[in-house]
Amino acid sequence: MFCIQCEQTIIKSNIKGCSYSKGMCGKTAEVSDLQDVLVASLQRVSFWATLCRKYGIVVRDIDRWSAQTFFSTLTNVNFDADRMLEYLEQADKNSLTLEKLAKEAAHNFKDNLPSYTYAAQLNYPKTKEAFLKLSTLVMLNREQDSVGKDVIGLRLLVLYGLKGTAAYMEHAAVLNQFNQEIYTEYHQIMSILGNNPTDIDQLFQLSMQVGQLNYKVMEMLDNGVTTSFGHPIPTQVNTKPIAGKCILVSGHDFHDLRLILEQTQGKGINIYTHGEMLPAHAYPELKKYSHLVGNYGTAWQNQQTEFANFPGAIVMTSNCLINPFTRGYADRIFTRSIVGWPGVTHIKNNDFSQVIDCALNQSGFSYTELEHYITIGFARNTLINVAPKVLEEIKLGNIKHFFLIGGCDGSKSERHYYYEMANNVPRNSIILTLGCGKFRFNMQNFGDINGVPRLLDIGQCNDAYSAIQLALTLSQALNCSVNELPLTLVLSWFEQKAIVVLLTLLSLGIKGIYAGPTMPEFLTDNLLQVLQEKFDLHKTTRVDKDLNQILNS
Ligand code: SF4
Ligand code: SF3
Repeated sequence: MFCIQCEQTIIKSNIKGCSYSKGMCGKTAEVSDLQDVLVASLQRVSFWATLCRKYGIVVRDIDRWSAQTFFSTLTNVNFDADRMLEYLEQADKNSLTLEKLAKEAAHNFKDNLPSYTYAAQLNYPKTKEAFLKLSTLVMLNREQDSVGKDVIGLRLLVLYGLKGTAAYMEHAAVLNQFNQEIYTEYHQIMSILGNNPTDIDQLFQLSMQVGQLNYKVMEMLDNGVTTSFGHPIPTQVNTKPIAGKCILVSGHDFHDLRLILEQTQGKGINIYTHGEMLPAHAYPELKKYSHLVGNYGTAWQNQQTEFANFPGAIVMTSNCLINPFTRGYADRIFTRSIVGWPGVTHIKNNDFSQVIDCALNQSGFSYTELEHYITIGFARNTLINVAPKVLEEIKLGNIKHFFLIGGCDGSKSERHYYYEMANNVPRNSIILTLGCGKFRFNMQNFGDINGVPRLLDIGQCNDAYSAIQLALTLSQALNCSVNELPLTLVLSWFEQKAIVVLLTLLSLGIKGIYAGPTMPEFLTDNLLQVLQEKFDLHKTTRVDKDLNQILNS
């Protein structure tokens, strides 16, 4: 096993990456090895999909399946070896389908076939044992001694970034958003990665290409979410329980939440959001359900305590899932889509009756706690509508600086930095936030500046697009570049969605970003130096030191 894709990867003396019998997240060596083979087999699918496209052949179901399946290998998504074997079987079928179509087309055009990539020419077996054997040929660091750590680090930057993009493509696909050009580019990059590229310049260009591709994906996702659920509007959300039966919905997928809301109507069950599902309360097409009563709990890393204390059913629609067996709620948690844990019930179709029955059989909350409200809903439309007021306050000198403090949360104590940062920025600054990292400070009241709330919650990590749109609007109004705005991005990363959001920001030319709490371990010192020189990327240090540098540079 070798996995180094997330922030909590294991570092032991000189060995970087989870490489023993289990990763820090709970992923077994067996699942990790199967996922490595799955990634290679997806690169094989992409090789044939790319060739098919040369002849105008697009198989949309396989496109959707490809990105969706890649999403299953993201951190904290799928821990189930049997599901990996199902995906591997399907990958083989899909490859053979595309191979047949591509070969027929090439034959008709009297074209020679291109050379096969490394991933396309491997012999994919059928049994688990044989897949595990094959994994040594596709392990991500296997060539480290021959090609060097910088090449491996850049390959991983591209691969993990593309994994984040695939996750957002799937979030968009759930909402019927599909753009053929995006899938074409996805397959091209995946296919190149399947040939083990070694050229540093090409890999660096690819990482920027992934960032730009992701910008288009986030725009598509934004379109899907806003056409399905309307534009978020500032909304007060109760964060305390109400007496009654209950279902908790976590992850990023609003489509599942809507299905649950529809199917529980009139059944006397209160629905709560958890983690990244919090922004749902601000969308007109979701907030209209009166039994969507509030938010329960905080970010993903606290779920074992929060889920254990939640007296109802729980649905995990996407990342981040942690072992549900250690605290005794595995029989009342359900997974959806690409999420999986062995022994946990997986809802395959859109029928949530098992979840509803489970909720009705649980005690529910026996008490109603005194309400505590937080305000959310400052996505693109609202932000752009308040921009004139914000601009007026900037011109009057009442707003001096914007801090975007957001991204992922995690369990390391260094993440207290983000709480401290939010609490130490000057009073004349506005804090924008997004992602699950906001739970470090979003229950606090930061007051307002002449009616403009000092804390503006943009939404999920998926909504980084909204933050970029606000920055572009302000820069146009103030007639300056985004880099000249009094805006500092202080990002926290944990998994691959955050990697690709960072790549998107860099590919848009945004400089001076602070990122932490640590830098990705797969980036070597050389690569970090390049990113620092090219993009003025800073690693977070101490809040007083960083603030001093931000405000006085
Ligand atoms: Fe380790 Fe993170 Fe990979 Fe899990 S996802 S095995 S914690 S690097
Ligand atoms: Fe969080 Fe997993 Fe990244 Fe969507 S839910 S931001 S970590």
